[in-house]
Amino acid sequence: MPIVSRGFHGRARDTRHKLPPGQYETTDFPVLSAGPTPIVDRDEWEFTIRTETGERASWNWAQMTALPSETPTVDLHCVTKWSKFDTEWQGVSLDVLLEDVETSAEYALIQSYGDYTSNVPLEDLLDGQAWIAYRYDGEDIAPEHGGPARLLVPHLYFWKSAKWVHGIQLLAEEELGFWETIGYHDYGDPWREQRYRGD
Ligand SMILES: Nc1nc2c(c(=O)[nH]1)N[C@H]1C(S)=C(S)[C@@H](COP(=O)(O)O)O[C@H]1N2
Ligand SMILES: [Mo]
Repeated sequence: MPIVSRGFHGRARDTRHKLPPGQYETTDFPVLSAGPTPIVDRDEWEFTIRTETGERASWNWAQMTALPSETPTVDLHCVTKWSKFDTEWQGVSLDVLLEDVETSAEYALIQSYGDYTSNVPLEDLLDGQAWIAYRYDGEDIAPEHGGPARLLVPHLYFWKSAKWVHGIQLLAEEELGFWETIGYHDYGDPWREQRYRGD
């Protein structure tokens, strides 16, 4: 039997299937930063993956932006309850960056310029789920939104998507990031409403 939604009229978009529990839709793009916006020059910018055994792989700006990129259109879900639908990014898939990295680590700690960190299981960075994004809505990412480049891992709450991303430390044992250390959920699945530790 088809589901009839009362109160749904005409051209209004039925977005409820895209809204995780407890969230509301916004069309704004709020800025949420735990500190000042670090100004990172593209000429100085560097992104480094370090493995649990101390191996490193680094890319400068020219190297990163020369890699094959993708243009994901994704929904964002912030733990402060706003969701923004159909945001358009350009960036390099973590599948590409991790392709030649030898590791048996299960955890990743994302590291930003300006000391912010977030933790994500390594498998959540793979299989087309995460990007190092350097363009938003057809333009360079604005500094307040994480430019030159940010992690984009949209299937988790947006705090995981570290702005001003500088590197990823791969780890055999989980290490918690900035918000996770002070009580936010270590995983942060918006569909299971994993906002705080214990949810
Ligand atoms: N480096 C860094 N990354 C960060 C944050 C931050 O404070 N510093 N805030 C996080 C939070 S809580 C959210 S909701 C999003 C907000 O991104 P926006 O400011 O582009 O909306 O960035 C995440 N990444
Ligand atoms: Mo957030």
